[in-house]
Order: sequence, then C-alpha cells, then structure tokens
Amino acid sequence: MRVVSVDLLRVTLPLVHAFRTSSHGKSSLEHILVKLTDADGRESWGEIASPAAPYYSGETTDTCWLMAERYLAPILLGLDWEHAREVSAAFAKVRGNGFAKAGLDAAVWTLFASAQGIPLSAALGGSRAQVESGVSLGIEDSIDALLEQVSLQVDHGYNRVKLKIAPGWDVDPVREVREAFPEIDLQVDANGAYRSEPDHLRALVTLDDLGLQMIEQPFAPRALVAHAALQQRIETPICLDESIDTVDDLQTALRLDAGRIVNIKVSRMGGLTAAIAAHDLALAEGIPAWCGGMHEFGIGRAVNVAIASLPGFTLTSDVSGSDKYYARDVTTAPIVAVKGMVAVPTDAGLGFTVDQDWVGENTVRSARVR
Ligand code: OSB
Ligand code: MG
Repeated sequence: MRVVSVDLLRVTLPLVHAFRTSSHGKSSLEHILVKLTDADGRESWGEIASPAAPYYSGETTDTCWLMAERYLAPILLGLDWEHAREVSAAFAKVRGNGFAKAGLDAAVWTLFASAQGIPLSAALGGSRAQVESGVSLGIEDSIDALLEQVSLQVDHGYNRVKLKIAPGWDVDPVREVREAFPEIDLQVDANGAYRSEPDHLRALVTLDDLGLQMIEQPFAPRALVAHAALQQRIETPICLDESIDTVDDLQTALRLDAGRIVNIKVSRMGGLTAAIAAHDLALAEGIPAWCGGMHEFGIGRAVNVAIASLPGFTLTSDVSGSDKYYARDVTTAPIVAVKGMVAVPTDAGLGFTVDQDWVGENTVRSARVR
C-alpha cells in the first residue's frame, strides 16, 4: 500500500472540567489530527495527543508538528508497505518523538484495517466485545471539590477511580476518598513528582495502607532504581507510565522489579506496533497491563478502545466516555461508557465517523504533505 497525502490539522477543544496533575494544568487541549489518503483514495485518521507543553514528556504540540511534517510524513510517503507494522520499523530511525509517531502509526493501522474490511481491534489481535473503563481525576482546590468529582463519576457508573497526587496532596485526600467510597477500585498517579527523600517516602509508604490498586509513576521517568527500592518496601504494586517509552524500557523495568503493573499508552510508546509488543511482553511475563490515555479526542480514544480489547489488558483502562472530557467530540457518535463499559466497534477500520464539520470549525492550522 502507498499513502499519497498526509494532512495535519491542529484542533483545539475545551475540556468539560479543567484538569491538573502534579506537573501542569489545562482547561483546553490542542491535538494534531492526521488524515491519510492512499493511492486508491481510501482515507483514515489518527491523532497526535501530545500535551501542549513539555511537562509529561519532552514533546510538545509544536515539536510534534515539526516532526510529523518534516520527518515522519516524508518517510511514510516514500514507503511501499504491505503490513502496518512495517511503518513503525521505518520510523525507528527517528529517535524518540513517540507522540508524533503514534498519530501517524495509528492512522496507518486504521487504513490497514479498513483495506482488509475488518475492525481495528481485530487487526490488532483483540478479542473482547467491550472494555472496562475508569476515570482519571485531577488535583482539585479542596478535598470537598475532589469528593464531588468522585461522586459525579461514581454516579455515572464508573467503579474505578484514579486520583492524581503530588507532595502535599496525597495521604489526606486519598484517605478521605477511600473512606467515603469504600467499594470502588482506587488508584493514584504521581506523574513522577516524588523524590527518594524522607518526607516523600513517608507519604508513599503511608499510601500503602489505603487499599490502593496501584501507585502510578511516583518517581521521575528514568529513576528505575528508586522505583525498585520503593517496590521492595511496599505491598501496593507500582505501575510504570512515563518510564516506559519502548518495549526495551519495559524489559529493563521488569528485570529490576521497578514495577509490577504497566500502563501501556499508544501515544507515549510511538504507536500501536510498540504498544502491542509491550502488551505481548507483559502477558508473557504475567504482568498485569491496562491502557492509559492522554485525554485523546474521539480518534485517539477509539484507537485506545481497540487495543484495550487485547487479552493482556487485564486491568481497567483510562478510556472513559467522550462526555467525561468534551461537550462535543470529533467523532460521531461519541464514545459512550455504560456502567464503566465501552463497546468495541465491529465496523471496519476505526469504527467511528470523523465529524469533519466540527473538526473544520475547530482547526487552527493545517498543512498537507504529499
Ligand atoms: O499520567 O496518565 C497520565 C493525562 C495527562 C497527562 C498524563 C496522564 C493523564 C491521564 C489522563 O491520566 C487519562 C485519560 O485520558 O483519561
Ligand atoms: Mg500516568
């Protein structure tokens, strides 16, 4: 197959509810949508879901635009491929830049699935008809405001809640949520905000007594030894997110016992081919995995739903319904969670139609590479 044009569209959407992590806050998002057209006139979509600023990873919307336009789109346009996985092999000569790669890679997989007339989930090796989803809740101004958010989402049918934590916003809010909602599956995510110093370690060890499913990414991405040392001290499994950019990172982390759960994000890992490889390794090693998210618009979210249908995603994923994030998403219909379950589409390709009028209304910049 051959892609003959790559359209890049920078699209902004406001969040329904502002979101704050240990590293940054946001009330609207700007993602880059990728539209591919092949030699037969077939079209497919992908999404580059990088945060605007370099506080989650080193990438930004601007670096992704540059990488996609100048390096990745030309590689794709020059390639004659038979299987979608060949594209990530061709992208490998560009170092890093996983978010930029992921948007193009996902569009290629979607094109590949539609050309075969099968759903994306089937092309990836998925088998589930629906995936279990939870919500990720940001840091709020007060514990009462947080309890209100948890209550809203539990009423919505979600049974797994992830709370963002940071030094100074950890034991107290988490304990109050635990006490108010004893039945829910609760987990926390620090986005690397802690260091191996006494105050920080004391808080992390205290969290060990609160019945959490996992503690996600307490330390900086490359601090695998610190994660391994903490894992020795606590029973709660550590889950790695930012530490795992490649399947080699996962191999290293498992060898060190730096974490016992992995958050597999298509966006962070540079696309579906790498995410499948991480999934296969986790499954072979008996490490529970789940699909993480980056507040993707409907296109990236549909891709996450598709990969979350693989058998190794044994824990609840961060693929909530569109309405948790956006008043109007870029797909028709929106993605819907009922009692925390999202149906895996059975139509060929992505399984959702892109609302091109709405995309057009919210596009702030576009470019075509051919
Ligand atoms: O660490 O998982 C994270 C959002 C922005 C940056 C980092 C993270 C997140 C999320 C969002 O937790 C999860 C979602 O898309 O629902
Ligand atoms: Mg995380």
